[in-house]
Amino acid sequence: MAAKRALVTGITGQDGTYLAELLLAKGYQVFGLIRGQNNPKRAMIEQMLPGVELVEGDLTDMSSLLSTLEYSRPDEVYNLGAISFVKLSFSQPELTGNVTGLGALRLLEAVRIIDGGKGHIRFYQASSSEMFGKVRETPQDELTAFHPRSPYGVAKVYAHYMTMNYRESYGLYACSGIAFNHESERRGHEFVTRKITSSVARISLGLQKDLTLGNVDAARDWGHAADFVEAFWLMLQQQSPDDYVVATGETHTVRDFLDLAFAEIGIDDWAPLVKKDARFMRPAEVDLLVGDASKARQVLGWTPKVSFADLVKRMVAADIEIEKARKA
Ligand code: NAP
Ligand code: G4F
Repeated sequence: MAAKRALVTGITGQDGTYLAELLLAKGYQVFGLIRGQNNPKRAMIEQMLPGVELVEGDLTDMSSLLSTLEYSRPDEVYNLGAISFVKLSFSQPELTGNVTGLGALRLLEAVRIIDGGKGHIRFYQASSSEMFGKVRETPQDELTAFHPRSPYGVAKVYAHYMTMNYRESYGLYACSGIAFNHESERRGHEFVTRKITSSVARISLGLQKDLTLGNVDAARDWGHAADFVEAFWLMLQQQSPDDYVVATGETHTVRDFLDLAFAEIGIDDWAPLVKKDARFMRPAEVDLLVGDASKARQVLGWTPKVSFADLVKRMVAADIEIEKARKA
């Protein structure tokens, strides 16, 4: 039997790399959409994922999506590409709407056109727990009402409903994974977890004095990205398409994360080392997220493996190695 073919947008991002590894291990032929002229992450991806074929395109450019689909002829399309940093979405709301919201619509439309009603191409949309925003109930599940609190959250709600609409209107096998926060040793440095673990590593090696943060009382449901991408793949292997919450079911504050991260380097009282700066606060905050992933557990048989404590431990250990190598 011919190998299955998958197209992944957002291949240079955290989830793109873990998903590509998973798909390659399962024998897929993997294509990754890469944007921009001379993308600085191309070399990193070519080295990390030599089995992935990179195809140039952009979620804001419909013709590039059509030609990428024509070229890669995928069985499965995973739309992970987005402006994904919530803080940035406040300063660049139009760009966020275009990439994160309309980008999903363009890709759905391109899939509909190329698929030509055959119902062959399966589609995954990276929806987000940010859509719950000012939460209406706790924990949040697939039926919890949305109340997004950022241009990013609003764009994700649009993309989420478009995915549902293409499923209902055109019979597309299209699923959304409503993923809660997932982190890893590959997380971007702009996100709070990686900002903390790389700073903790640098403080332990005497390379940095302190760390500046915004709201440390926010609570998130944090899991490991390698666990989460397995759920994304499972959604496209079912008899019929549906939407699923992907979460650990535990919530912790940024303070809890700081406790565990600093404990890894033998510091119990981190207060003197953490400064507060309004620059890192948001015009509207999401105070608490915690997901109920019962449906994913029951239907997909999915459960996360990495605990919150292990996640923090792994991220700090990896950053200490990176900083030591840099220092040397
Ligand atoms: P990430 O590391 O920020 O990666 C985002 C990816 O999107 C990058 O590969 C980026 O490419 C690409 N991208 C940006 N603008 C693009 C454009 N105009 N055209 C094509 N690609 C573009 O995000 P992540 O953490 O892997 O998350 C993957 C997806 O899941 C995102 O859609 C995110 O919103 C969603 N999500 C993430 C989480 C989480 O906790 N990680 C939770 C819920 C949902 P460049 O390298 O070229 O910038
Ligand atoms: O790490 P964050 O920037 O992630 P956030 O906003 O929860 O968004 C992430 O998870 C979403 C899923 O719920 C994804 F859809 C999204 O793409 C992204 O991956 O911030 C987490 C919390 C926030 O409450 C923020 O206000 O940490 C707080 N925080 C406090 N100080 C900070 C900082 N966040 C950042 N990035 N930097 C700070 O200095």
